Amino acid sequence: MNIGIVCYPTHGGSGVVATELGKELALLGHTVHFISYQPPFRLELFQPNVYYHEVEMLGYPLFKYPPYTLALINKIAELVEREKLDIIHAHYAIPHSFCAHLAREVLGESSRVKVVTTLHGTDITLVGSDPSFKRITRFSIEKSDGITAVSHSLQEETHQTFNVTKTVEVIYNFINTKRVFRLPAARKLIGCVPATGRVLVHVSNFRPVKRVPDVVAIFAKVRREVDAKLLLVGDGVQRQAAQDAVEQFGLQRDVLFFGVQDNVIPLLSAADLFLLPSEKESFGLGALEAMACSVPVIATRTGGLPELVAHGETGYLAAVGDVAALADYALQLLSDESLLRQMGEAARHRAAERFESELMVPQYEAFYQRVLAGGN
Ligand code: GMT
Repeated sequence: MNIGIVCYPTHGGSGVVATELGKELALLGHTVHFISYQPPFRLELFQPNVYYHEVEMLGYPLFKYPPYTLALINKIAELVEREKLDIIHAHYAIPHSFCAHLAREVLGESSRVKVVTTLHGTDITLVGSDPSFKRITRFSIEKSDGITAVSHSLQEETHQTFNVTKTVEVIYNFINTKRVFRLPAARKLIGCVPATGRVLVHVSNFRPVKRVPDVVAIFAKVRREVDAKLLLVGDGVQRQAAQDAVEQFGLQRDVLFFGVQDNVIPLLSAADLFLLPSEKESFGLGALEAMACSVPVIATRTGGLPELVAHGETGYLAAVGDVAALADYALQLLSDESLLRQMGEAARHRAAERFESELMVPQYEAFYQRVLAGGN
């Protein structure tokens, strides 16, 4: 198949899933065209069957806000025609799915290209449900030839929020555990993480939905009982709030801010626990990456997280905002070496058994085939 993938190129989970999917599809012999405003950060452009097309923008003094979406529509239409795309796979409803539909409109009746949309989470829960985007999000869902969501929770929320009649197929986030695993001697590799003591890690884009100050508050409780460091990986609007919380708890020596990192595997490999106390989380790709590195996850019981984390087996879940319970679970694990190791192994096992790329990528392939056959 000739597949166009439209995605965000930056460090969000939707862009990572889109890129990893494209790379796996190319390995299976499909031709994959990535379309974005810069190369997706996980994309190596030397792989056979993979192409990248940059959306170029005309700068013009009249444009107060550069009309990226219009240039994207134009680029998608151009590529459908020139590269004879069979499928446009839009990751994230806004603006990618909407732009794919408009590109098809521009091409007219003769275009037989199919539009598949993957809903990733905030495109439904935060952005798409906002009155400023709700109509075009519903339009994008209704007009898609196929829709997937990354968890049953998101599937349900899509039906509830948009009252759509269309079938929303669940295809989970995935990980290639042959490539992602716990690196030996990771602490030595990183250098600034001490060889002894416990290490907790949080990776996100530091948006309010991630509740980064809760991460610090959980760590503060843990630190009162055990020698530990907290690695904060990522950046975003809650960076300052996290810094303030660190100062308020007097944890300056024990919390390390790493900023945005392209490769988080060495940091995850240095960790004993992964913290994800999100307000909402449609799946939690960062937690899956941690699990593949044999790191148990302490997270909130929200969105798709209960589908990922098996409570009491691969980590623990507690209510959103229940810092005390989340910290108690963390302490319970950190004070029992054999339970910690057992849960780490169970976490990796669950990642490989249920969320392996070899399981999910064929589901996307089969889904495309059904859409092309007009059967979805
Ligand atoms: O919240 C993020 O980390 C980024 C965001 C995105 O759209 O890039 O992630 C969403 O999509 C990921 C991939 O499908 C999911 O694993 C995340 O759970 C989801 N984030 C939220 O729902 C908050």
